[in-house]
Amino acid sequence: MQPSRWSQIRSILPPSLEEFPQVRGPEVDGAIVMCMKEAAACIYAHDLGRCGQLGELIMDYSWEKLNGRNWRDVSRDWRTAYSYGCLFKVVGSCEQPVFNKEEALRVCDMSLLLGAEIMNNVISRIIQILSDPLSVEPPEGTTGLTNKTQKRPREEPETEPDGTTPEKIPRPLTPLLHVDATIPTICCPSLEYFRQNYLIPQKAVILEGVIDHWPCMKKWSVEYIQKVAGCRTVPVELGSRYTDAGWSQSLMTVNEFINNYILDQPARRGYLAQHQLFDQVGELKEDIGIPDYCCLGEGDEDDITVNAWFGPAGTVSPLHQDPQQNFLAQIVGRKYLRLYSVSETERLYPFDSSLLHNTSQVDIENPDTDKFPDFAKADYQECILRPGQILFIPVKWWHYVRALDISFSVSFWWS
Ligand SMILES: O=C(O)CCC(=O)C(=O)O
Repeated sequence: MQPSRWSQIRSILPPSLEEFPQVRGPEVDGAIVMCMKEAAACIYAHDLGRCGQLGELIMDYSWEKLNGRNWRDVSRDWRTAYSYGCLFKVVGSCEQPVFNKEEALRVCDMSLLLGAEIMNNVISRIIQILSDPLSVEPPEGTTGLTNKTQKRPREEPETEPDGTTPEKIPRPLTPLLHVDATIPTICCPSLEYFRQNYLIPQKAVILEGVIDHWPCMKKWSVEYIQKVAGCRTVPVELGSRYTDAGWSQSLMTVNEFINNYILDQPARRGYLAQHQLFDQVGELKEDIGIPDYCCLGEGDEDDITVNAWFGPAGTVSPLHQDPQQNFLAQIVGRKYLRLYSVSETERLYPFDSSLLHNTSQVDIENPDTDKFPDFAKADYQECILRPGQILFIPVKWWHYVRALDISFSVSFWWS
């Protein structure tokens, strides 16, 4: 017989109250430390209801501390307290007559996103227990959707609640590539060949045949993402591009993101672009590898940042540069990319502000030639990146990206 949810979670907690970590940090108020002690005691007295109430109180109080100042000034003590609040809240919900799994997963995700790691990653282990064996079916109406049979975004614009018609996003055009400027493609080069011909001279290239064996190439589709991650809470970028005034970020579940921004295309754009997704959702991480060529770098595998980029057709990442080498692996859909080498920087008019100094002011597919007269003189290379291809973007090379289809890419930043 399957052990109960509570007994599974109980088995990964310390066996006795004495072994439960003493939570204290100089920054955390005494009253909250007392609440944490009481909540821990409730676990062992099997008063889970009270444990959950205290967890909620600790979460609410720490939330104010996390949001009351600049993120980089938030102390680790408060992030730790927030995670303990999440733990107590989830533990408290375990034996409720109607267990709300989505809510418990949301609380765990909030801990992963905003809190600090506690008790040897106990929150991730609870997520595993909650996710298995009750794997989540995609919500009704979205089943049967695969890579090849994606539901088409609706053709007729509907009306907003106020009666106005939302702006319709034009169907993205597939650009015609300039023959002289296309990025070369090579198949499975040896490490040494890649190093001599592309890494050392810092030249862009598309690699083929190197990720065909990754399970994501066969498995990933909108439906699959819903199945393994639908209930998970993630940060989503809202707005056409991050340089726009109205751009913002919001937390929502992957199902909400898919239903509202991928399957249904509102005038407002959403982009799931984040590095934590693979730490949050183990199933997705297991479906990808690390390109072998990363071993040519100086860092360890742990130093590689793996980012997920999941969004609808038409999603744009404005022209910008990053401080590391990049392998951008295309898993689902196609993307148009334009690259400029570092030597073209002056012609690309980076923003002056320190926050956006790595971003060009030019809307490169519709440049304002009066304002940016030298832009037209900048040399570039371009490509349409297809599923199964990896683009090598040398360090600090400027890159502009526009998705031509619903697209999922994974990038690897390495040094
Ligand atoms: O795919 C995208 O939209 C952006 C990718 C990117 O900027 C990167 O990998 O550094």
